[in-house]
Amino acid sequence: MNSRRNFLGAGAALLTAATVSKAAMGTVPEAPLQTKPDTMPPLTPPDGRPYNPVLTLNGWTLPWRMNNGWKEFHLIAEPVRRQMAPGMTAHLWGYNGQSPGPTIECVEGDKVRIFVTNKLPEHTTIHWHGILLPNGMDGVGGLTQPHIPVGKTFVYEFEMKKSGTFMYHPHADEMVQMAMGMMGFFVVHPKNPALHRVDRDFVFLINAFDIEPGAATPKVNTMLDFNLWCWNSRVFPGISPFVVRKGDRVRIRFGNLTMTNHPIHMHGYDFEVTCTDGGWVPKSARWPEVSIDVAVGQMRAFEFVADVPGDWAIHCHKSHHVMNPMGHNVPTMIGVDHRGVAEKILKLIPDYMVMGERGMADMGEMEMALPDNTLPMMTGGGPFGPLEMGGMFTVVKVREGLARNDYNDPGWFKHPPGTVAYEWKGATPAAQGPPATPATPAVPATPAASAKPASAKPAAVELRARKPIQHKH
Ligand SMILES: [Cu+2]
Repeated sequence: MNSRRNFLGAGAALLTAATVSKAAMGTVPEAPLQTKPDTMPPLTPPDGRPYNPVLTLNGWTLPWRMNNGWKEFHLIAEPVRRQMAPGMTAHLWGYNGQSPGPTIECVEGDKVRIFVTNKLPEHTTIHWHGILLPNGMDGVGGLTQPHIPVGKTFVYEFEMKKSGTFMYHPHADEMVQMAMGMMGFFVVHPKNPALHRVDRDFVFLINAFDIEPGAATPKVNTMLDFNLWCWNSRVFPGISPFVVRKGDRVRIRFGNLTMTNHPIHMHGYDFEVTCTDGGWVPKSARWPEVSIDVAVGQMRAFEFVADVPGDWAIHCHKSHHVMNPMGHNVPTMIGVDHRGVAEKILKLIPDYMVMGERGMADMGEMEMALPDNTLPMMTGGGPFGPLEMGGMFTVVKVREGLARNDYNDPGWFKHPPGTVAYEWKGATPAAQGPPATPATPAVPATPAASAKPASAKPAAVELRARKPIQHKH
């Protein structure tokens, strides 16, 4: 008690001494726990100012209690287990049973008091990224406050000066604590609910881990070579779809706490970036996009009107970020005819796999024995076959006639007859090659560069995968 009162007295510049001691002498609010990785329904505010709540992808919103005009939350920093997709569970650090921690939602003008209890094996703090607050509430261990020791609870108090899209994360042993999954979303709704109004408002954080196939704990010293590219500590096919009712105005907000940027690309629509962690973008300054790059430590929100039903892919456009760990060291064998060699190897190693392919698409459907607790590089099935995806990929499912708050997965889209790409069954014309004798050849013609008729069968090429495959990005 004594140490908490001292801390508040030193840090809370805005508060009077009387307020501080009352807060310190009160009881600590409950810290609700969530251990399921499912997407929980939005938390409709039971009290306080009204707002239209967000939906956290594969996550949940932290309930609060009102105490004399203060909205009180309780976060517990602790080790957690997180299923990243069926078949793989990671040992991470997070808040209230999950990585990322629960989303915090409040309203512009709210007075917010957040209790943070440290159940980690080392000290921590929480920085409230993008939120305008008194310096002593900024959560930078050593700079604006003493670190929260193991087993202790600290209190953060501030008034929400503006609405917007923010996040929280430790500012103590950051490299380790963020590599272990400590982070959460923080949404401040406008005081006027009609302002920036949308029908569906989704949030998630982009994070990355380096976990050896078969292991469960991330390698915390990895700088760039991560192998699990996640949205809210989930990878495809473990990421929930964005379920949207036709005609809804939709906002998707995300923040990037990885070590590289992510061009987030959505199919089927163009959209406008309407908010960053710096604030709302004025209408006159918005421009259309179909991909928006989110740099490290940035947040972006885009909006669109969902007027075209379908299953629209949404993913990071870096092709290595839509893959899972297993199989990255498969050598490139495209164009190599090693059928004779493969037969000889099979005599020595009976379960050596030979894949007759002209690319890696077979990886999407192959039945390769995996070590426990990892995921294949390309996986997942759709209504037309394997999706050959992993990592940062999911689907925006736009459907007619959903109920206002219905976020249940409606299944695959049923395409109206005559609206799906189809096979041409007629004659195929011979492909036109380059002129046989170009006027000024830039490079000498090689056999590889010469044109072949499209109808010619490609030479049979075999690709092999050895098992078990050691991870090497
Ligand atoms: Cu990416």
